[in-house]
Amino acid sequence: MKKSNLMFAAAVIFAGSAAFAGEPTVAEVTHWQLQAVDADGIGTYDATDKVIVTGIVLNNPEEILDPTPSSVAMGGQWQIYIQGEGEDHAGTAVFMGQNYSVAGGSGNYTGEELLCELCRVNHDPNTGYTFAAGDRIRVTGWYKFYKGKLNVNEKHQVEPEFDLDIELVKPAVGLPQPETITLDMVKNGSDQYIFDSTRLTGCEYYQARLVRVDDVNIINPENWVPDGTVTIRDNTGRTFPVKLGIGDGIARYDCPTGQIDVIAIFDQECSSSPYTGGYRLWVPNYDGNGLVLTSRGHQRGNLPGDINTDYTVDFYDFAELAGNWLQQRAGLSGCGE
Ligand SMILES: [Ca+2]
Ligand SMILES: [Ca+2]
Ligand SMILES: [Ca+2]
Repeated sequence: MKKSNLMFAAAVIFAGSAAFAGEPTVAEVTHWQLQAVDADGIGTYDATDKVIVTGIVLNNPEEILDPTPSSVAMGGQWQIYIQGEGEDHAGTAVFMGQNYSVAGGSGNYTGEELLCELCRVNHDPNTGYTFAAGDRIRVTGWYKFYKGKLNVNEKHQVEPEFDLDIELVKPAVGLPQPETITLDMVKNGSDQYIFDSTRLTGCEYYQARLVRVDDVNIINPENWVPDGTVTIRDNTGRTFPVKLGIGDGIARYDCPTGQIDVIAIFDQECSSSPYTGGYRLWVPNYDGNGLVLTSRGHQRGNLPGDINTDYTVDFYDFAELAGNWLQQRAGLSGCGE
């Protein structure tokens, strides 16, 4: 090899090692530390490249976002909320998507690559256990500010060094008791969102946590549709948007009428700065009980095959089965084959 070629090879090796020289820094943080904001509602945490957070999973991801691979917009998407425990009065959304290039990311996952990634994050690497709402988990990942929250995610990069890693801490500890709030705690007398950058009051205090709002009614039931948004109103005239999930009960059951209670994840997606608005309640699924907008997760009846849970196994159940014949849920079906 000529001397000039040798020098070139050495330069390439040096550049390559420099690019990978710095291992990302990582620290275990509380949700409260991670979700700190400034007066404009912009996340301020930047002490490490990656973080480790522990909490209780509040939702099954496919009940709020569709993981099915697709070339449209962000394509298949996956998001869970995890809530801090004890003194850690905060919570964090954990997100993964397919077509990061639509949001300034490094590229897109193919459908097959997305399925592998979904299968990976849906299961505990040590036991193979499938994560579900009510589990205590530990998430290690990068993070990125998005519309008012600091999300743990892949920074919209498809390279493996940006992977999310999720481990089971304890299965089936149960959902946290939802914190009962009244709308005057999160809306002022002019029906505007209450934003407090100390996060000790107002909407920020409840962000990414499970809350309950009692004795409200839905004023626009015509908007009841999976992934739609309805509005609740209390007896003071304060209102709040409720984003409906894509859990199958939202399509199956009618919008509850009259005075109801709502159990939901308190969320924020504010489209522009300052990030002091855009709050909403997100209800992943509904079980048709008529009094509380939630899915209690423990149905009555105990009749195998009663798909629509009306305590009768008949043609309506069969029609639903036939209509969904051979469908597979991305990230849960076909893993490990
Ligand atoms: Ca916020
Ligand atoms: Ca990845
Ligand atoms: Ca039935």
